[in-house]
Amino acid sequence: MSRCTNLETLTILNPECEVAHIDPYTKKPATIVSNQYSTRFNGEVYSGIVRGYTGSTAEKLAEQFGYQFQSLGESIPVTGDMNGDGKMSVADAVLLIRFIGEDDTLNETQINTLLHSELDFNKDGLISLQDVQLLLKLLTAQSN
Ligand SMILES: [Ca+2]
Ligand SMILES: [Ca+2]
Repeated sequence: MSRCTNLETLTILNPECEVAHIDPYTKKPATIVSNQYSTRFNGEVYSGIVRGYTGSTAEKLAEQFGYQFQSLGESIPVTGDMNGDGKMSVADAVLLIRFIGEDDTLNETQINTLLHSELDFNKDGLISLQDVQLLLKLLTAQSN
């Protein structure tokens, strides 16, 4: 995101979102987001608001760069947690596959937990294998 002049708020939902602060080539703080060019700093700056969960990297980022921070609250929902153990793992992908495949060996607790999870990952209104693919993709990204 660079020089988006209408960008006023930046919401980072992933509490553990990694933000590269240092440009590996110039060894200077990399501009990850900006909405204007500052002649004073001879670079791009962001003057908007950063929104995120309390204690998240978004908050640290805002603090470090002096951005205005707006908290979304204390609770940090775990994306892709289908079995309610508080973390995203392959077990969640398996559970989602079983749910999509209408596996009738799933017990009531499992189904209830699933229904309270964010099953529609890609927000297309359907719970499908595309959501499983996205979950697996997130898992791969997480383990790297
Ligand atoms: Ca889980
Ligand atoms: Ca979907």
